[in-house]
Amino acid sequence: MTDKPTLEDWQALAAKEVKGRDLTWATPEGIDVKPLYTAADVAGIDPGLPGFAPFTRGVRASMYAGRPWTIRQYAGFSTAEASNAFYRRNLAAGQKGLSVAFDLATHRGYDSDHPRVTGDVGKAGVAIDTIDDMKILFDGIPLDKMSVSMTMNGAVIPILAFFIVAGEEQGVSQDQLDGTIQNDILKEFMVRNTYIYPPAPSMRIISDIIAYTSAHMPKFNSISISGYHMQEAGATQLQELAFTIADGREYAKAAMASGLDLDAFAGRLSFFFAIGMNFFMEVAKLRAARKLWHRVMTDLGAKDERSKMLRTHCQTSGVSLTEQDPYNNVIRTTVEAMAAMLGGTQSLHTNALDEAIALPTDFSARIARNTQIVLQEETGMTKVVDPLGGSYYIESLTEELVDKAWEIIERVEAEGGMAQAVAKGWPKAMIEQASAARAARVDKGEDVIVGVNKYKLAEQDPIDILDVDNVAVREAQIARIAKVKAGRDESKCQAALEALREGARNPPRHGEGDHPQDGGGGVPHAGGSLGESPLRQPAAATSPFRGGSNLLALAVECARQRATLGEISSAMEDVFGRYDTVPTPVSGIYGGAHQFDAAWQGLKEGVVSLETRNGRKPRMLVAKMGQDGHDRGANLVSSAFGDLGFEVVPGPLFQTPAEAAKLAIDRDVDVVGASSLAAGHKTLIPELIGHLRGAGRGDIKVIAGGVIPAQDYQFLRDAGVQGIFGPGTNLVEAAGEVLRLLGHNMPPVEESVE
Ligand code: MLC
Ligand code: 5AD
Repeated sequence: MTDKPTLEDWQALAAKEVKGRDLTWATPEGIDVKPLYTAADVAGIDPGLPGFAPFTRGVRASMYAGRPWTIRQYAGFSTAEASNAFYRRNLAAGQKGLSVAFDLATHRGYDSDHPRVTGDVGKAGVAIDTIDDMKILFDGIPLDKMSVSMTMNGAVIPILAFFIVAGEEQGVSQDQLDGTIQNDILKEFMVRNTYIYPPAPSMRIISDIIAYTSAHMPKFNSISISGYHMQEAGATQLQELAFTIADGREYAKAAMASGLDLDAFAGRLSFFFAIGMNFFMEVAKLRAARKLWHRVMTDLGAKDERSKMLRTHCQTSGVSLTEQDPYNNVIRTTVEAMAAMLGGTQSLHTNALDEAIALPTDFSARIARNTQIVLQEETGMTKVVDPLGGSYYIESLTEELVDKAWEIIERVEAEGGMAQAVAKGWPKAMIEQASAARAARVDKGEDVIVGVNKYKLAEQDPIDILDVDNVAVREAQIARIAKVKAGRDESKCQAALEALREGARNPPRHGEGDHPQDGGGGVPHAGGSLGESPLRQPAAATSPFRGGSNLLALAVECARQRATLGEISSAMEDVFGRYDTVPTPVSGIYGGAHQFDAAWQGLKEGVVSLETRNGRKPRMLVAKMGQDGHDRGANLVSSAFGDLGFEVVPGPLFQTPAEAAKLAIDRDVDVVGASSLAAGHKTLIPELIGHLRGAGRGDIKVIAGGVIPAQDYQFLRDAGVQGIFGPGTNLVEAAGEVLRLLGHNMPPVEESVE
């Protein structure tokens, strides 16, 4: 008979088993995860009960035992007809809510006939130009019964106006509309890049929407405050958590500053997080998010407990999925879906296995959807509320994330709030540093990705993918735009657009008017930068619709009069202008992680010898063409090649092929790296090569990187592309190939991966 073992006994035994090796795991969040958690780690921690403040264990008392989360698959491609048919098939097969993905032309406020969007129409989502498209999108789907999320931030005013009028023309009044609009512009300026207007008018738009929906659409979630895209851009889970809660706080303050009562709108603020592969960290992150939001809203003075509940959608992580050995993605997505569920999400999208290559097919969408259905209906996992509650590890990790995130949130507050922080750029820089550090760990094999840097397949057969014929979609859209314009009362339409322009021009004046239909709402337009954001305007004491003009109310009238999305966007652009930025890559992180690596040193010497031979450093333009704002890959490439000694020209976002060619020639680069993540590559890259050749600079080499299916490689090579780098490319290997392309004889670098 021995005494009960103590923690010291365990430590001694474990140390003996592993011969003294340190088993602590230093996570990218800066958390030292221990190999064992015990009751000592949760002393003093009381997570409370589900359904009660601070909601750590869930916002509903019965959670999934009462009603499972909403299976809400994000989808959209090609035309409204094709997407509507896809939605109906999915709903018949067990999906519960809709989530619309729009194409990038729509996101950026351009009609499909605009010359800047030739490569983008119908590609990454569905093309919506007019109210007629929106009606077709929901044909046969009753908008009073189906909750619809729309991921829209840039062109949020025309899209929400079309949705409202589509409901109206289906016989559904706006107070019955159930759903969510993403409407989260701060993270667009930080990571997602589908903004249209400068920051200050963009913030006014958000407040106008919150004002309008809280007055007229009580079942509609006015915003989906999104961390998802931060994690996709490389943020740690801690950064995602802290910046998202800080964004939420900023929006709540903005709406209050526009005169709204916090409890009148706060219950319809919703959230959106990514769920990646660090399983327990993700579970703890959702629990921590709820606790933090309760604290923030209490601080801001919310009285109603429903105002303090963090309700969230989650999506499994796109960036965790691979082109290589893609069936592994089903396993990854299942693990991530379980973390979302155990974290207590309200709604979930599970990614399809072809994520890293193309949009889902019917086949891959079925597997993705069934992942959730199997969890809900076969496993019994929904029967118990917060089943991980009380786990020493989970409770301790939840508290640690709360404390660490709170430090960041307080720093944001001390520096004037999230709009100021975004204007200064430090959150984005932090995320890019985390992204470069992660890429270095993966390329060095320290973070394992099965099929990419370990257990690689010698050969892989291409899988069937969805290919959208954007030329045909564009032609069909152009025909419908013409039909809609021909059938409208032109003078009424122009009058509605002029009223909107006028509303944009005249900042709301507090204290006049009291109804959005009379004009009204929003915060004063305070210039072009986030630094002078409207958040610093004094709060008005009364109704949201005092004075000025509610942009959404005015746009609803434009939609009724058949104005197009491009026309509604331009009316506001005439006043607000269009916002542009040039990326600023971080330096030293990727190179620093490789400094003792022989292959890296060899590459650096290669760069120096090219420099000696040519009398200047090798020069590369990293080009982003079309409306594809996904810049994580481009930033990484700029950063790593800069660290190697290249002179990198980080191209502005949203260039046309002609503009990218001109920049390449003006800066006399040796090579253009075209980064494409939104399926425009078959249109845009050949056009770029055409412009270079047309200007007599066919000698400038063009390489392509990003989400490019193997099926398209030959097409691109035939068009003159000299190197193609798919998702999961090892940057050290890629740099070796680029140097060889530039005429330097490099030894093979394959050994460097091991
Ligand atoms: C839920 N309910 C319950 C219950 N559980 N009632 C009793 N007992 C229970 N156990 C009730 C709720 O209170 C609610 O009613 C109703 O059921 C619906 O439940 P919900 O929990 O509110 O779910 P849902 O309607 O699905 O709303 C989830 C949400 C919402 C609040 C998170 O904002 C949402 O659907 N978001 C989706 C966002 C999205 O799809 N984003 C895609 C981004 S993709 P009531 O009456 O209280 O409302 C992207 C990628 C890219 O961004 O970059 O392009
Ligand atoms: N259909 C389905 N999923 C999409 N995603 C983006 N666009 C679509 C679409 N049209 C998903 C991918 C991506 C994330 C931002 O959203 O998973 O990583």
